[in-house]
Amino acid sequence: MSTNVNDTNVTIDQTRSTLHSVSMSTTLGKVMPRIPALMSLKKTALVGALALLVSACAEDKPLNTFEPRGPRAEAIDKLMQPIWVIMAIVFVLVVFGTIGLAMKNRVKPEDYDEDDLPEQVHGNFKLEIGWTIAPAVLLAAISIPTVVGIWELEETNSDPAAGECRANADGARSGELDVMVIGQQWWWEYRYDIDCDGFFEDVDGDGEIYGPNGAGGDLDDAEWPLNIALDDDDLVIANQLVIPAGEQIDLELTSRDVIHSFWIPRLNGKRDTVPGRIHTWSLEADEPGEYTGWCTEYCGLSHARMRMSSVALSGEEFDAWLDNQLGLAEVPSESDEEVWAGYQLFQANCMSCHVVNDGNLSYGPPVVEGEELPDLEPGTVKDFESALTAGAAPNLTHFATRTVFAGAIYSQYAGIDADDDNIDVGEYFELSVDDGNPDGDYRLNAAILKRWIANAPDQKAMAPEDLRGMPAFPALSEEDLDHLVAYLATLD
Ligand code: HEC
Ligand SMILES: [Cu+2]
Repeated sequence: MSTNVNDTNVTIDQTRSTLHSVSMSTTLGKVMPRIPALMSLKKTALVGALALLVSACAEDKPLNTFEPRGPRAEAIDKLMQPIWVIMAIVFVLVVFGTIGLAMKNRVKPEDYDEDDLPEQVHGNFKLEIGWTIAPAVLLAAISIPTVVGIWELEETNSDPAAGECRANADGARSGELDVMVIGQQWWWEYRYDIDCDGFFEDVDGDGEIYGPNGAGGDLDDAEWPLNIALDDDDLVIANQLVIPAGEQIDLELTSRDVIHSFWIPRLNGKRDTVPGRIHTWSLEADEPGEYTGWCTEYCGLSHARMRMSSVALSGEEFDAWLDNQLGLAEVPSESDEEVWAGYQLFQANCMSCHVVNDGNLSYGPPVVEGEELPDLEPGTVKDFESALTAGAAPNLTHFATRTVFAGAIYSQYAGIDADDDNIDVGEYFELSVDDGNPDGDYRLNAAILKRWIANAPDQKAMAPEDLRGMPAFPALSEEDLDHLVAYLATLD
């Protein structure tokens, strides 16, 4: 469980920072009058220094690299600690040395004589050699642990396809878990290699990979495995990466459109996701909890709204989660009128982009950029690569089990702030899995969800007309939206 900033802490910290800045301002007050040129800057400098100081006092912030919650992030933090010390020493020497020397050697106004030039010196061999060699030695020294650290961070588990993997289709869970991360404008897709065949290639081992419409291809020709349609044996989810705590999860990162960067600061550093390439990376969380992150490579319109969420569950919770995710979505019964109406609306309006795997999927004709979306039979899934957002829309099969949606910018549940760290993730998650959407704090955030479905581009800058993002649905009535939300809430 993530520990948290509580109110008392904040108060103490603020008091501390105020005290700090008071003493700092008095020091500045003594120094500054002696530097007349800086006098006018005094206030600005003070405000700036204060702002920096106060911002540094934030504790337990979800994007804080210096509060590692897993071995990888810890390694980075440990590497940084001594470097901070070295940097601080260099900073103090250089800055205060310069200021000190300037003040010491300053000509006093009463001594000032226009013709009295200071002694002219040209070069100082010893000093120059010294300040060339010293930084070089320093950087060389720092580079050793840095390079070793980079190598260590590159290390992944042994090839999961060669041995056992964490989650086998037959229910055996032994080796490590392998997840493919696909960045796209402006959300994340996660594919779990459940049958341990190395992702989505050659699912049944006959040398063919299956594309949309059942089109096969030679495995050797597969430059990268993105054009392969969803395989029922594996798991595709979106926006929330669920992992077991205390285990190293290997990731293979790529992108469908532009370069993004995957970053969950409390678990590991950043790694770019580049179209056409696969980068490896890994995550490990010491404890169960929610760890948030942000896309850190500018990727267009809604880059700022491309967040990520990773939830670490205890081993048992994770197994239960996985079993649930591997199940099909239920087709609602006609007697449940509202849900049934929502299901019908979903089939008609949403299935052209979104997948809800209820066991009745078939692939429709490829969609061509710039052309009208084809009318599809209910239950037909469009070919993945040509679906929207340069490839696809989030898989919604178990939508209601996620705690966040839309690039993790919204919380799914009323009364829960997606930015709030202080939630019992296990409980939160269990409730969403076991009971659907119970009353109380864990109610489905219907208002936000309705607003999203009615007009997603209004919530998050997108360009659906250019196949980037989700279109608005002005034709849907308030009642339609209620029905759609009622249906989505059953996808647990
Ligand atoms: C033209 C393709 C397209 C259609 C049609 C479409 N969507 Fe979407 N939808 C998207 C894309 C793309 C996203 C991801 C947007 C983002 O977060 O940046 C999305 C996101 C969502 C999400 C959030 C999912 C998550 O896990 O983050 C929900 C819920 C959703 N859509 C519901 C619907 C419903 C309901 C309909 C039918 C009324 C619908 N969508 C129709 C493309 C589409
Ligand atoms: Cu991005």
